[in-house]
Amino acid sequence: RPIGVFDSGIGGLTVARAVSRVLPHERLVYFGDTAHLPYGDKSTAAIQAYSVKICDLLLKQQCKVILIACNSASAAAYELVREYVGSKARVLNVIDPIVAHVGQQYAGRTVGLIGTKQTVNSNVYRKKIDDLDAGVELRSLATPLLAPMIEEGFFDNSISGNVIETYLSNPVLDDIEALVLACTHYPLIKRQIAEFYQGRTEVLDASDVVAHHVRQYLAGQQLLAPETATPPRHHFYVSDFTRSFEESTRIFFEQEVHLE
Ligand code: DGN
Repeated sequence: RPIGVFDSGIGGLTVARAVSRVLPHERLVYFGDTAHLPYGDKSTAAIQAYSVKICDLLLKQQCKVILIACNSASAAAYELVREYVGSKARVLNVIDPIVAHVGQQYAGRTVGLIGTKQTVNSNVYRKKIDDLDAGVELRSLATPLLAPMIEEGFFDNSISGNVIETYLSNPVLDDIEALVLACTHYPLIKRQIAEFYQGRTEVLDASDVVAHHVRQYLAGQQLLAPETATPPRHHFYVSDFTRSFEESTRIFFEQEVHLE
């Protein structure tokens, strides 16, 4: 049975890519809700309604696990989706693995986080980190311009450098020891963010942490796919197809994939 992965669009392909790298024998069914993106500015109720519909589709595909690859949807809809899916599949999100990682590595220290308005305003990271009681001080900043900027191909250039510098110079993020990239798109600007900090601050790429968590989870549940000689055939679905989405898959998945 495949792993279902969903996101508001094609940005979640960064997470799918990391999962496929760490778990090369797992078949992925990806769904990008391109008709409704961006989730980052939507209401909680709207994101919950979209997420439940997507789960119906992934359950029809017999997914053993549904990974909510979108930070905004993980913040708004994880609990509801888990209840909705029940025993038909396990549901994972992109927030809990990062929270656990921060709790282990940064107890008693100050950590920054950037993401969409939905992710930051939901306060879900803060609540979960506070629940750990590890003395982590979380400083969050909504950086809504970054995702559309990356989608337009502005990364690794002077314009993206200026926008990144302006956001990261916000005093809210002063004196942080690590910065969590809490949005699907941000692995693409990790290099420029690291350049801004020049080694003073660790930049945590959530997609890697999440992919390792998925592997550990599947192994623990004895749900790992058997190793075969032929690579699995993934499927990539979208709710609205445009050629430009398909072209952008190259950025997020490191190779262009066919969208159905
Ligand atoms: N996928 C969204 C997230 O990780 O929060 C970012 C894209 C968006 O909806 N703006």
